[in-house]
Amino acid sequence: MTASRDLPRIDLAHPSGARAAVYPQGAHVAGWTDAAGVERLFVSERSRYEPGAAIRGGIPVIFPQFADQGPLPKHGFARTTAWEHAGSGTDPDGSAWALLRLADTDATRALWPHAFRAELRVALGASSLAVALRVANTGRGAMAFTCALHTYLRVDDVRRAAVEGLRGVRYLDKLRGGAAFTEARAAVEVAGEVDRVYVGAPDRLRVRGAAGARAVVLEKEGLRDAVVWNPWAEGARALPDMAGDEYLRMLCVEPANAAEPVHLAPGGEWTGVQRLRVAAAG
Ligand code: TA6
Repeated sequence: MTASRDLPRIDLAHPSGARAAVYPQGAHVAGWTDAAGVERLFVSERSRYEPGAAIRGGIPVIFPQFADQGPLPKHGFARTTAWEHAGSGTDPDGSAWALLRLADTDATRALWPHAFRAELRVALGASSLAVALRVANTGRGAMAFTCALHTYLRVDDVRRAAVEGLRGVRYLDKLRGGAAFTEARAAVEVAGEVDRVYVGAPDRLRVRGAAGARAVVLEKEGLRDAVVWNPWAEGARALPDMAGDEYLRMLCVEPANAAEPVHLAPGGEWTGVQRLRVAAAG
């Protein structure tokens, strides 16, 4: 494990040349370079890498509360808490993996009164990155949580990018008070601020215009929704950890259980998986 600025970091390397960086704080993937040497995730040059602060970019793990949908700090505590590095290795298919764990503590129970165990497994292939979040209810009472893998994809220019696969899907538009609409477009282009929860989104989406003029295919399991977010110029100005026109180089497409919580009985377990794959030109 090496350190970047003030935080320890786990570096994953694949024989193809692909690389990924995972911070135990937040179990946060904050770098994914494919075998061609193209960085696939956006991370702000102004991001803080400090204990207790969320990294601006990469894949923040949102748990146990999505956004401000409850009494916890925004997006919950998982992204700002140090997880344990429980192991690293190589899968039979050659993927390099790392496993991180988080369990309840006095500090988490003060915010959220539940006993739990969470695991995040990251697996890096030549042109793919898989992230699996597993949560177990280790307590005696029922628990409910919302969550997301808040993925910041790096795009060449968000005005020329689009998310494909959402036509006909109902969405809650946070910019219009959470009102529900139905997506009419086959390709959701971004020409201004966007903050939507696509409810029950298909498990396969394609993001056109990703970095290096490629497309990225996103496949998900166990995560019903897909959040699409870009703060645009004004929203980005309000974020101290985002520089000038950086909003043009990012598009968040976030597999989530945001509209409805996951319910776990004592002893119950839930798993949500996101697989990102670099596709042909597009
Ligand atoms: O997932 C979209 C969202 O909830 C937006 O509303 C926006 O606030 C974004 O997350 C980033 O939140 P953050 O707390 O990281 O600034």
